[in-house]
Amino acid sequence: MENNTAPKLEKKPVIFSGIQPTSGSFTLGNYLGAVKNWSKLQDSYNCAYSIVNMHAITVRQDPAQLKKNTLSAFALILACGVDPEKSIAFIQSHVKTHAELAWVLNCYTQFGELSRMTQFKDKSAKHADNINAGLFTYPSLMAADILLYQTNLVPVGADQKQHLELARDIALRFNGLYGNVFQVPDGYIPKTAARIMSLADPGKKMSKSDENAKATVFLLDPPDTIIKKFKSAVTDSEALVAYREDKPGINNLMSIYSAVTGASIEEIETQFAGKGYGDFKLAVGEAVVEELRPIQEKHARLLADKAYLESCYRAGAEKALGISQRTLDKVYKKVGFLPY
Ligand code: ATP
Ligand code: LTN
Repeated sequence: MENNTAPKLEKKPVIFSGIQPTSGSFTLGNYLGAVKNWSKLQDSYNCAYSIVNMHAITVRQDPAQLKKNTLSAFALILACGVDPEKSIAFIQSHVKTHAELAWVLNCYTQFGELSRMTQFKDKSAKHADNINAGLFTYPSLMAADILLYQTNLVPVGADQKQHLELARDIALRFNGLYGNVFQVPDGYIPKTAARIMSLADPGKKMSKSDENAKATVFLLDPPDTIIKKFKSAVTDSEALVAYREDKPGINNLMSIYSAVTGASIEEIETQFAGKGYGDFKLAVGEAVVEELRPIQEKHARLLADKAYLESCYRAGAEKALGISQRTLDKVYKKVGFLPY
C-alpha cells in the first residue's frame, strides 16, 4: 500500500558553473566572485561544477602545463569546499555532450551576437595572432555547458553577465522553435565582490593573465607574497578608509576585507577610523592569508592523492553524462537527426 504520509521529495533547483584551468590556481577575484559561493549553495541546490578545459584552449596553452593545471584546478575547487558527494564535480572534456550540444547551438547563434561579446573583443585584441573560431564561439560552448543540465541558476562574477544573457537568448530562441527543450537560466551574481579589481590598477578587473605580478593575488600564493602584494596595492593620498566613488583602490580593499571577514562597509570604516593605509592594507592581507590557509593545506593534501582525485572526477563525469545525455537526445530529436 502507498504510504501517503511520506514527505514528497522536493526537487531542488539546479546550479551550474565553470572555471577555466588557465593557471593551476585561481585569483582572489575568481574565489570571492564565484567559487567561494559554490560550496555555500550545495545543500539547497543540485549543483554541477566543471573545470572548463575546452574553453581554456581558445587561447594557446602548453599541453603538459594544461594537463597539470586541470588537475590542480580540480583539486582546488574541492579544497574551496565543493563536496563531490553533494555536487557533481567534473572536467569538461570528459563529458562529450558538451562539444556535441555546442555544435548544434552554434547553428542557432548569430554572427552578430557573437561579434558583440566584449570578452571576444578584449581577448582578440590581446591575442591578435590567434583569433581562432573557438575564441569567437566560446559563448555557445558556455551556453551548452549551462543548458545541458536544465540549469536554473549560474553563480558567476559580473564579467560573465553578457555571456549569460546570450545563453538565455539561445535557450529562448530554441524553445520558441521547438517547444520547451531548455530551462532558461538566471545569473547569480554576488552583491559584494562580483568584480574584484587589480591591486596595481583598480580601474581594471583582477585577472589571471595580468602581466603585472603585483596586480593579482592567487589562491596558492605563499603568505608572505600575499602580504607583499597587499602592501603595494595602489590607493590614493587621502589616508582615509572610507567607501567613496573617487577611491577605487580603497573601495576594492574594503570589498575584499568585507567578503573575507563578513564585516560590513560601515563596520570597516569604524574599525579603521584614524588609522593609516599601512595598517589597513596589512589587516586585509592578513585576513586573506587566514582565509586561504586551510584551502592551501587541503589543496596540497588532495594533490598528493592522485588516485582519490581520479575517482572523484570519474564519478563526476559519469553522473554529468547521465544527466546531460537526456537533454542532448531531446535536442537531436527536435532538430531532426535520424535516430540510430
Ligand atoms: P582571465 O582573466 O584569464 O580571462 P578569469 O580570471 O576571468 O580569466 P575565468 O575562469 O574566466 O577566469 O572565470 C571564473 C569565474 O571567476 C567567473 O565566474 C568569473 O565571472 C569570475 N571572476 C573572474 N574575475 C573576477 C573578478 N576580478 N572579480 C570577481 N569575479 C571574477
Ligand atoms: N566563461 C566562464 C567560464 C565558464 C562558465 C561556464 C561559467 C564556462 N562555462 C558555464 C558558468 C557556466 C568564465 O568564467 N570566463
